[in-house]
Amino acid sequence: MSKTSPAAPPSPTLTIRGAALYREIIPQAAQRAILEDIGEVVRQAPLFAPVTARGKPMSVRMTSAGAVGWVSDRGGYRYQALHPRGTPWPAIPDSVLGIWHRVAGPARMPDCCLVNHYGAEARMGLHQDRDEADLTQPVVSISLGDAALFRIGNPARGGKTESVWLSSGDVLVLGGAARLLYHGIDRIRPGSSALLPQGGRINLTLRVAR
Ligand code: MD6
Ligand code: FE
Repeated sequence: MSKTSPAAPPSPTLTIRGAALYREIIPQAAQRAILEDIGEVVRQAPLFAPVTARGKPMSVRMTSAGAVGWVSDRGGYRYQALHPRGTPWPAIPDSVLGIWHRVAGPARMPDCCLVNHYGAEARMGLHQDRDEADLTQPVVSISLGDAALFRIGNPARGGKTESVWLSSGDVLVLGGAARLLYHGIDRIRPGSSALLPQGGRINLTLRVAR
């Protein structure tokens, strides 16, 4: 193996519908370092409350890092180079890129890190991540803070689903045949982690968007 090829990913703790879950692969100190770096991202690119294309407010607050960020408003949802306030997104922190390199396998570099903040009442409806140009590239999801009930289903709406709790420091990879499965967050378990001083949950998803 040449020096530049990425290390083979470690074995996942479990796979669910082909999605690879690495439980608590991020040690506490590294979680705190990532959280600090995301704090700086949020200072430069404040969390905003997106609305769906139909005008329905989403319960999570969002921002992004990277060359492009994901936005949703009355004009629809899309990746774009500017925060809704008109400023470029901050760079993806190295602490976060390090997780990508550990688990993404022979993938390209991510150009978007979507930051989702969940308060106690927030959830995320079942959706596919399919706005990316190259769907052969995985999406890597990092959970920080309170635990969340993650549901995963099928390549089309409907049918049976399976659920798993995601805890702080867990990393989930949706790649290969699992890349286009519907998934969402049913609920948060408030008070289950002390990582975020105010409580709540942060989910980071790294993508190759363009
Ligand atoms: C969340 N996650 O964990 C929502 N998307 O808050 C996602 O929507 C997601 O976990 C793509 C790949 C992995 C994910
Ligand atoms: Fe998603």
